Amino acid sequence: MSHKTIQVGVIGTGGMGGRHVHNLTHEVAAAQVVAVMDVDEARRQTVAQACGATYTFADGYELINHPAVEAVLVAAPDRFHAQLTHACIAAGKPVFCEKPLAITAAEAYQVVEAEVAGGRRLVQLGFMREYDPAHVKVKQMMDSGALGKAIGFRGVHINPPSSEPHSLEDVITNSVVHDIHSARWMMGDEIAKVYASYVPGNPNQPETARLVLVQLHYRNGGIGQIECNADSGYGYEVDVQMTGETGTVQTNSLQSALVSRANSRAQWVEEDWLQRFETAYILEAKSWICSLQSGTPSGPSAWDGYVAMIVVDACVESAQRGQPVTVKIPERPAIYTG
Ligand code: ISE
Repeated sequence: MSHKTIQVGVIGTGGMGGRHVHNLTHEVAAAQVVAVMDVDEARRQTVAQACGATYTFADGYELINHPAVEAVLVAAPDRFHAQLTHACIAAGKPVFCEKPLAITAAEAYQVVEAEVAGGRRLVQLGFMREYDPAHVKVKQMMDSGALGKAIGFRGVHINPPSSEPHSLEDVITNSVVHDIHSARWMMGDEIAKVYASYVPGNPNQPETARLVLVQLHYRNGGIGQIECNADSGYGYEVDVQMTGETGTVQTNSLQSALVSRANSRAQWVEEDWLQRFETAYILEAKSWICSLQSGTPSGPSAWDGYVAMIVVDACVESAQRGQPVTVKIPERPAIYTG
């Protein structure tokens, strides 16, 4: 692809999709949103008007196959991600798909299979923590070797207050999937075994989850832990801590000013991921468009999305059975190496 403006079509213009449209329009000079799809007609018209998109669709597949659309961003509900991404691969168009890639590992594998059959990477996955400056600093510190070999990962993921209990599957597939990706990315190693426990969102509904704890065992002997609160009651926070042989490094999610008054000290906490990861989403969009211009795929891949789903499935099984579960990850196909 040449160094010209990339014409993007966005599928799903709700909270996350709307933010992507905004970022592509106002923060990424080399991108132009030319088409939007949403089942909500009023919303797609409002968003199209705000970003200057010429084409609007009620059907994602029509957007994918429209000749004016060079690249697609999928921010539809999770259950549509795999099929829409698959359709982009079939059309030979680069696609940025929000996480999760699919809602099961088997479904994610079909996307990987299609991409591998085409012989080149077309998919980037929305694991935006890879673009969060605080996470990047932790990763750089570990990669520098200054703290010795990485032996431990700890991730804490606190979600905003929620009016309804979430299902265990949903919390792991939609939320914990980010921490699973961080756990692989930060440690540079694959997860070999998980042991997940949880507190139900409602004591009478064991299929719901409020607090999920996952113990991780890595192939090369490292260990880790993920704590995900599905309904914190107070705000949104994400932090990671890495343990090396000679030191530790961690993010400090709260960057706001410390206010001291009336015998107390307080700090403002972000409301949600759109606030906490504001910069990460912009850098992620810039990097995606830049990779399309240069023709060099970068960022989290469909393979990362697939492996994360293998671990997600293992976590769900472990939490349901109350037993550790072994994770089996196949060999990485050549298009995802290097
Ligand atoms: C949401 O969909 C996201 O992707 C957020 O980053 C995550 O923190 C949240 O738990 C998910 O529901």
